[in-house]
Amino acid sequence: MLLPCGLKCPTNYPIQVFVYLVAIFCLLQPGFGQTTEFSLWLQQVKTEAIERGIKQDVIDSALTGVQPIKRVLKRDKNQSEFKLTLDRYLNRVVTEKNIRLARTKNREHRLILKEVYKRYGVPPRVILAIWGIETRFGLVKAKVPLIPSIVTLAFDKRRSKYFRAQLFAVLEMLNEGYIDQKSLFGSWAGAMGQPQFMPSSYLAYAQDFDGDGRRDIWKSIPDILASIANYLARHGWVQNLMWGREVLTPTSYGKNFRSLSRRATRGCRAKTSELKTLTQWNMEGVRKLNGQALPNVQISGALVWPDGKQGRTFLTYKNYEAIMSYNCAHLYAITVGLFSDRMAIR
Ligand SMILES: [Ca+2]
Repeated sequence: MLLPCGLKCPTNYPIQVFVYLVAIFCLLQPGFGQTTEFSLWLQQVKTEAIERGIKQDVIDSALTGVQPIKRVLKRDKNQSEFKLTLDRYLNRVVTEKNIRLARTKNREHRLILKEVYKRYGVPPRVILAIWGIETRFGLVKAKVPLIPSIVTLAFDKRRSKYFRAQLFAVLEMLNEGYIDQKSLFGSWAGAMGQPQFMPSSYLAYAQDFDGDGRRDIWKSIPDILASIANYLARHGWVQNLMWGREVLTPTSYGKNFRSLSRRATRGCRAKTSELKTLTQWNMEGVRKLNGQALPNVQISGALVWPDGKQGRTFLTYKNYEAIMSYNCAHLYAITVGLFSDRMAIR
C-alpha cells in the first residue's frame, strides 16, 4: 500500500501505528507546515482580490503556481548588514564617471527636463540624481520576477501588511492593463522600473508625460523623468529652495547631542534635530563649511547626522524631506543632494 510522503506500508504492523508514524514523518519534513500555511494564505489573497474587483483571469495568470522564494527573504533580513558610512556611500555613487554621465543625460534630455521643470517645479539635477542612483539612468535592469518576490514578502510575517498592499497594487496594475505580466520584473524588494517605484507609488504618482496613454516607467524617458518629479512635487517639493547643505556646529553641541535629537512623527521616521529657522541656527553658532554665517532668513531647517555625532553634519530644508519620502534613509537623501550639487547644472 502506498501512503503520503512516498512511504510503503509494511504489512506486519497494525495500520493505526503506521498511519501515526507517517503523520509524524510528514510533519517533520522541511517546509511541510509552511506549504500548507502558504496555500491557505494564497487562497485568502485570491478571495480578497476577487472582492477588490480584480478579474479572475488576471488572478489566475498572476498567482497560479507562485511559490515563496527563499533568497528574497534572505536579502530582506540581511539589509542591515549592508550599512555604510556616508563617505563610503558617496565614494560609490558620486564618482567622476557618474557625474559625467549625469551631465550627458542632461544634455540628451534637456527639452524634456525643461518641460518637466515647468510642470512640477523640480530641477533637472535632482531628477537626474535620483534616476542615476536608482538605476544608473536605466542601465541597471531589474531581474527578479516581481510577483513571486512580493508574494514572498507579503507572506513573511515581518512586513506582511505593507507587502500585501503592494501585491494588491500589482494586481490592480495588471487588471487595468498598465503593464503586461511578462514585463513585470523588479528589485528583490519589489521596486519597479527606472525610478524604482513600489507598486502603490506607481498607482499614485507615475505619469504619462509623452501622452501615449500608458504610464511607462520602464522605457519612456518622459514618463520616467516626470514620474520622479511628480513624486517629489506631491511630497512637498518647494520650487527654488535648496535641499540643504553641510554645516559646522558649535562645540557645545557635543554635550547636548541627545537633546537635539527628535523623531519625525509621521511618514519617514529617521532621526533629525528639531526644526529652527536659519536665523536661530546662526545665533546658536551653526556655520557654513567655510566658517561664514548662514543666510539670515526665516527658512526652517533641521540638523542631520548620517554617521552619528562624530561624523559630518548637514542642515536640511523642506525639500530634503521630499527626498526622504522617496527613500527614508539619510545616506540616500544626502547623496541625492550632494550628487545634484556636483553636477553643477541648473
Ligand atoms: Ca506614456
